[in-house]
Amino acid sequence: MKKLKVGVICYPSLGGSGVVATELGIMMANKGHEMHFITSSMPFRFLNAHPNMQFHEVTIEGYSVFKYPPYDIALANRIAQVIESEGLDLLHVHYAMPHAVSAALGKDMAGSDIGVITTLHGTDVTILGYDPALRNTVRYGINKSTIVTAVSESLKQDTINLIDPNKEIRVIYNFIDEETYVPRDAGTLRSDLGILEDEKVIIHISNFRDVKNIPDIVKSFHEITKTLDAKLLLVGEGPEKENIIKLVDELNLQDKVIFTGKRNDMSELLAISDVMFHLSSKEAFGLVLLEALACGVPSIATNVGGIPEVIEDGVNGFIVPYGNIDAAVEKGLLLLEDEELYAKFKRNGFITVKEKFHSSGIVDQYEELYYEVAGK
Ligand code: GMT
Repeated sequence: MKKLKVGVICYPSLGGSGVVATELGIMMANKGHEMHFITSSMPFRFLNAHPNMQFHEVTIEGYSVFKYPPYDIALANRIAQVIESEGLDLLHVHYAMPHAVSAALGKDMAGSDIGVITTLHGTDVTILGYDPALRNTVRYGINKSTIVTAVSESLKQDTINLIDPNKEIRVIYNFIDEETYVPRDAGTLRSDLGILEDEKVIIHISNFRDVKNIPDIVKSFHEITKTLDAKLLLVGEGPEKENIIKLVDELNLQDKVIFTGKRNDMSELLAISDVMFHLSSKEAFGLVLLEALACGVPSIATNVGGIPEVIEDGVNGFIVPYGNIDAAVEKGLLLLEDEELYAKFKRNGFITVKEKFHSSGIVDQYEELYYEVAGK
């Protein structure tokens, strides 16, 4: 089969959608396809020495006449240029807003009829879909795409309910790089972070947005420390950080909660952790839950969005109702105190990663779509 030239549009900074877009790009490049990333900066983990990967930067001058720099238009312009200069066969757009709209515009500017695959990742639908100022634009971007995929059944259903698009939505799950996410020897990391030998470690990893509901994690942890010696690792940065620090102070947990900031050593941090807490109010998939399972860390997570498609209650973790701190504490203690149950969940987690979310199967599904859209 002919190798394809694919334009990839994604948010390049740390975040699940950018990670999935980049890993997929690397795996497609390894299969021989030419992957052209059209983004505002070089994506995290991008391999710029790979012969099949190219980065096309979207730049925008800060003209003083603009109150807001027109990034979406500049992106469309760059997409049009790259379609023409590279002779792209298709575009793969991650996130409907604004990327699917910029892709439609860029294609039109270039007078091109190449196909566009739009992958929905979550808040492009579950938050923006509620906003009357943006809902029509999200629907327009989706309807203008050739093929639309969602990262979970739950997100597919939310999209149908909220956006009512005229496109069929196919579900392709997320995946992880199995070479990065493996149980590791973390060296001295545990003691470097000030964790004592007999302490249990609870970890949460996110971008500290409101939807991640970190206050419930801190409150659950507070209750757990009344029974167990434990530390809470809060990994990441984001808008809610100040509020979380305040709550940690109020509960007098300063010595037990460790804010690590953004880190690149996720699998080492997971290696020193016993359980992940992920109590979000919205979550289309929860890539970190999959990363944790691959590193042998079970989760306590909420019954929202696509989470129950990753965490199977009583099999590789526990699902608790959103907002129910008592349930999170009870299940957390159960898992941390029952060694046999813990070992079973850990084993089951490895099976989930291998059988349901293995990268090779998922990359093949995307490759089939690429050929379908390119008509080759
Ligand atoms: O969760 C976030 O705030 C980041 C966002 C993103 O753009 O990366 O994550 C979304 O996409 C991820 C990759 O598909 C999913 O694993 C996350 O569940 C999804 N976030 C939400 O739905 C809140």
